[in-house]
Amino acid sequence: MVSNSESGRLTPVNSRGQGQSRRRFLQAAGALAATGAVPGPSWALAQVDDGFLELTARPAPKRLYENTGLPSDLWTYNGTAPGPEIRVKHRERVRVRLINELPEATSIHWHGIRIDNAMDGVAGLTQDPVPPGEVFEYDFEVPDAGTFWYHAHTKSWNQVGRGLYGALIVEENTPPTGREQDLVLVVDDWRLTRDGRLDTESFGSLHDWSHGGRLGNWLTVNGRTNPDFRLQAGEIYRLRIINAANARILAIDPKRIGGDLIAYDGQPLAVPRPFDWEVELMGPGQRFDLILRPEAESDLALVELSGNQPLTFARFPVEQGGAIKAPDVRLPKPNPFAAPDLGAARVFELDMTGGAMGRMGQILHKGEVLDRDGMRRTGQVWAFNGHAGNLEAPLFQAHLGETVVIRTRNLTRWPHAMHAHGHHFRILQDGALGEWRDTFLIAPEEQVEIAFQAENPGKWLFHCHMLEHAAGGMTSWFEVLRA
Ligand SMILES: [Cu+2]
Repeated sequence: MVSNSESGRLTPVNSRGQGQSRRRFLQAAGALAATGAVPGPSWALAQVDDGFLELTARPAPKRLYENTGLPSDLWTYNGTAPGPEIRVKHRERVRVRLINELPEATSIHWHGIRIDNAMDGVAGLTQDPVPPGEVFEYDFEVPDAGTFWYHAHTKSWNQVGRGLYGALIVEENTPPTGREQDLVLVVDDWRLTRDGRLDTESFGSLHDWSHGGRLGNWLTVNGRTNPDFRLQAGEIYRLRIINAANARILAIDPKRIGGDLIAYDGQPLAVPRPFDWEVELMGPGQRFDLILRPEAESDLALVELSGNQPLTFARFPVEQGGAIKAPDVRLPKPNPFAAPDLGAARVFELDMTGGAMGRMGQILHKGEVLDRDGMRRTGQVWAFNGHAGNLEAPLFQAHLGETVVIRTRNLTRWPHAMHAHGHHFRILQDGALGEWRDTFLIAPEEQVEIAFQAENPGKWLFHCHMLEHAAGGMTSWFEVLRA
């Protein structure tokens, strides 16, 4: 078992003391730095004659810790983690044939896509899980341009934690940068054992479920440790950062990267804002799009601050470039959304309870009030409005076109990252509506209100995207009725 997982330090697997481990981490990073930014496998390579991309979910070995380390037993799409980058033009169709060669059932969720409900990939709510040896076809249009991702949505805490995810990029018709300057960074923290392999024994640990989720001790970008992305001075780059970790809130040091934030969770901001807050927090599942205009001599890096020491996890060496590009980039336009009508909104309350060190309150699960043994037996340790993992009944029903406000109160001792399916929403602050997003962070004792217009019929999950919390009770859904 690894140490310090609870405190969130990205402690290297070596246990010979922090200084030693730190040096070893840096050495490992140095050894990999020369590999450069090799683009990952792409949609075009895996597309078959009928226009479908075949994604085969299957186990595959991959080295995570140092290039001489022992290979880990990952679960992958087409043998890689992240899986192939799916990149389409705005309003194109995505056609994916999922072939399940895993030892258990699976399904794929298309995170952030305002999708047809039947294609949302939530096993047990919008489709049956796809058993081993079976096939399921996903076929949907992408209504919004932006940075999205896909991941397993059956036992996600296990399947995403083993590597079943990838980027889903929907290109604007007139993107702000060239294809070469459009860099996708899928970030994940893995929990490795002392011999550098994925720790598979600890999946399902009740300790993780009742605390901060499964936190890893090894950070990768596109499956690689501290990779280099070579930039040219004078060029304009777009970084698409995707937090694919099970539970880690990435704390990024903006001083080391800078630039302008142009989109949250795939949705362009009305006005870009400088990436310069003291620390930029990014919940699991979230995406940031950053525009960088590197200058020669700059030393850009992505640095993570949630551990006990700053940790560089991607570097951007800047080479002398050609002519300086004009400062005005053609920024993506906001996607069309139905505006929430706050005057006519219906307000729904959601109280989060449970977890370690908090007020447990009463937890009802499948009609049973759980005592401590019941919690241990079922793994249900969190609740929304007193119910754990309630798939039997919706949190609420709304009619198409109705404005919904969800007032979430975090009565636990832990932060959470709440995610809505099928819809994006705006955070309400002092009566004003914030930017569009699909996931929000909520601190202990905090209350957050979100508003959106119910615009997509069907059954939509509303859950914590810390995947152990979702599995441990923090899962609910709402229904949008047609009439
Ligand atoms: Cu949570």
